Amino acid sequence: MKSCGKQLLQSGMPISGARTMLKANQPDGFDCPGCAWGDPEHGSSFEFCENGVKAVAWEATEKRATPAFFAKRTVSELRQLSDYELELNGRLTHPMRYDATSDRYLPVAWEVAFAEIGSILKGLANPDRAEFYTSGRASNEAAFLYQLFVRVYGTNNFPDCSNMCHEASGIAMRQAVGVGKGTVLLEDFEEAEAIFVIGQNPGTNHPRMLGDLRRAALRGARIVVFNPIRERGLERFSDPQDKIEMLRRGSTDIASHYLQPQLGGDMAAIRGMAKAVLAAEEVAAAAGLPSVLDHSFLAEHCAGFAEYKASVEATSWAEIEDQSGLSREEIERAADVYIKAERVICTWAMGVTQHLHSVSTIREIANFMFLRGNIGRPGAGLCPVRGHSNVQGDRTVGIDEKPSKDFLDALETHFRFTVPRQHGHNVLAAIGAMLDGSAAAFIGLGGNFARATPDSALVEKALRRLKLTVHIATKPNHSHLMPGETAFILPCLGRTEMDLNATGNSQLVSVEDSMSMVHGSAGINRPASPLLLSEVAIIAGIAQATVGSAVVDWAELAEDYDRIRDHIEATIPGFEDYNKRLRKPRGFHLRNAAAHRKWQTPTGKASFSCQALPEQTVHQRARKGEGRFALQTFRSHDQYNTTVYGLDDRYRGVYGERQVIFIHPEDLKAINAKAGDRVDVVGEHDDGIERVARDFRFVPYDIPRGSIAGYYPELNVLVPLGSAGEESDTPTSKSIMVSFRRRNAA
Ligand SMILES: Nc1nc2c(c(=O)[nH]1)N[C@H]1C(S)=C(S)[C@@H](COP(=O)(O)OP(=O)(O)OC[C@H]3O[C@@H](n4cnc5c(=O)[nH]c(N)nc54)[C@H](O)[C@@H]3O)O[C@H]1N2
Ligand SMILES: Nc1nc2c(c(=O)[nH]1)N[C@H]1C(S)=C(S)[C@@H](COP(=O)(O)OP(=O)(O)OC[C@H]3O[C@@H](n4cnc5c(=O)[nH]c(N)nc54)[C@H](O)[C@@H]3O)O[C@H]1N2
Ligand SMILES: [Mo]
Repeated sequence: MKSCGKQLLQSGMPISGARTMLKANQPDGFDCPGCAWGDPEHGSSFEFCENGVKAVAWEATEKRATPAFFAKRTVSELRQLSDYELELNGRLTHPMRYDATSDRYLPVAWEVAFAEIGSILKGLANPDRAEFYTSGRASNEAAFLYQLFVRVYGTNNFPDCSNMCHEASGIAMRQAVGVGKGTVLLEDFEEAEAIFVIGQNPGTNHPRMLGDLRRAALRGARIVVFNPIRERGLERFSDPQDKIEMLRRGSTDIASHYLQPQLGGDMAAIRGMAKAVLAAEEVAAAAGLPSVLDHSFLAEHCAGFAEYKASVEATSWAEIEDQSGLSREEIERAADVYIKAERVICTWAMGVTQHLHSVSTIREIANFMFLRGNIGRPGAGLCPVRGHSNVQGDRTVGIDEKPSKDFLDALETHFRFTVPRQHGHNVLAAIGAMLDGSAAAFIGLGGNFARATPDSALVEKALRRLKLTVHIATKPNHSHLMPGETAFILPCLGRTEMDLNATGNSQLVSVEDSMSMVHGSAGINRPASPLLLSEVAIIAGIAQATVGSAVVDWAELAEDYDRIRDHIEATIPGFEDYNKRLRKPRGFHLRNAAAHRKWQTPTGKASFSCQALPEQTVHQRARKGEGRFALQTFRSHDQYNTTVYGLDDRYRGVYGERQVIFIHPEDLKAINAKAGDRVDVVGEHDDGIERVARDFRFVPYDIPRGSIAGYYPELNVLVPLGSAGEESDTPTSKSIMVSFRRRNAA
């Protein structure tokens, strides 16, 4: 509790916020908007973390971005502020409409906003000319209502933050095991003998996961990390809830093995481990020792093992070492941990998914885990660690530009309307349509589209050319300052706030975490302004004004979210008794077939893939040109995506600034530069477009030579729209080819 108090003070949270924090991730409280990590069995021993505190404090701030704030400055003037400065102004309080004459946002009545939005949407030549974006904070109820409205309107255009996030995980997992979600539960972390953490920085982005890793390390589980950067949280960790550890300023070693591959080198590294496992199997067989492979799993459950084995044998160690940047010995040592452990979990996040070859890399992770049957039994499995707190739930309830036939059929039968069958736009397709003029309207359910997307300068311009832009948001951000011809900012309740219906009853929403647990969330704070509406109510208002109530009585659903949940239950498998089970302390688990070794794949089996390694990764290409580097863009300890809380990145020793480039000291020497030198970072994507991020400072760091790193979203101007993951279409924001231009040429 003491550390909690200290953190609250550090976060500058008003005292009322302390009560807010105590209710995070409680059975009768709200779901922490921080991340999608699971909640423990015993809701009473509440779990919080430093960054969860920040996320809650950010929303529960007492600052307000009122109409007076918007009256003081023109939108062009506001555009000069950074996201950090913008969001410092606090919570939005009024619905606002853009006035082009004065270049200002002015207050508007809700009914007027809904009517105008409805009339513009109705007037579009074709519903496919509108793009409906979602950021992963929306509750299941809001997201379900949103997709229902958009489909009644007539399109599947659902660009979603997950297109830039875990898209590759969903695709690869569906191919490999038939379910696009992780197969483990939180409890499995208590039983795993080894945990492989690939391309993820939980110390900053999933701090509660670090607690589980720490407990695993303390009971002797081995933790193998693959990360180009030495992330402090993954090396050692002091638990703020462990009084003795805090008093002694002690810490627990987390990683037993820390491997630093080159950017994009993970598929090669994992293939190397698979090679070592197959070699160990041969040795064991020759010596008459027990098998290393799980032959009965392979025979009973898997398809394609022989082809996979052949492709591993065809991959040389030279190729593996060159592409991964790791030595054969290091890889074999990691493989040895895998071989000796009876139960293994593999987790991963953006360091794996935001590359050109993410889908094949995740297939390779699955291949590797199949070798010893590490899926569908206690203490073992695949665990893509999701980002936004309800990004997984949003997908489950229908935010999907390529919906399945079964889901569309269910909607059609249940609601009796003709659903649009044609696939819609993902994020990159939506941007393409905005740029070529075929899109006319953008509606954003949360998020900061212009800043989170690649080539952000281009996207900003594209937004401003639209007929209509609508942002449903809690705080002002840059996307709001790119108004279309008609533009609205619609302020909504956050998750920490009470959502009362007309009869004064508090409404419950629900979310799904990375472990497919669905649980309830009810805010406890007074709304930031009496004018705020819930996301559900806003969607219902727009829907009513656009498509009327012939198919769905929107107002009736907004009045009682139990009714929305009844519709979810009727159209989506797994939600039986939704309203009842949701009210149990920990909610309920959505059945995951793969976790029960039921494979909903075309072969009916867990499917091996057998592709060759990528011909070249970004670092292999960068190495060929003089002065070229492979850049990854990641998060600091003091930000939530495009929301910057502060300018420090404590674990990496950076204070008071964000325009930095982490680089190996020898690389600095090689380009004749030193720590602190300032440069412009120049994009080297071969499409002839000039991309420059100006005025960055070098920070020498423990990172492989040739690979560099810096913060998102400042570097998004360098992420090319034309570079996207194979199959996933995810912007490759962790493999950008760049060079430097000197600023202080002395
Ligand atoms: N506090 C806080 N919490 C968050 C967020 C936040 O911004 N702030 N964002 C949320 C969201 S939406 C998401 S998606 C998650 C993101 O969670 P993470 O995936 O942890 O996010 P990143 O900061 O992008 O970190 C990527 C990590 O992968 C490593 N990496 C980069 N490239 C490679 C590679 O090629 N190979 C390997 N092995 N490693 C690589 C980087 O060095 C870095 O440690 O966190 C969620 N939680
Ligand atoms: N270069 C680069 N680009 C990236 C990434 C990267 O690693 N590198 N990561 C990608 C990833 S993983 C993701 S998920 C995306 C994130 O992309 P987004 O989800 O679009 O961005 P956020 O920064 O999370 O959105 C922040 C805004 O959401 C609004 N908001 C906050 N809470 C609520 C709420 O409860 N309701 C509503 N309606 N609005 C709310 C606030 O107005 C806030 O300004 O960015 C992607 N872009
Ligand atoms: Mo994300």
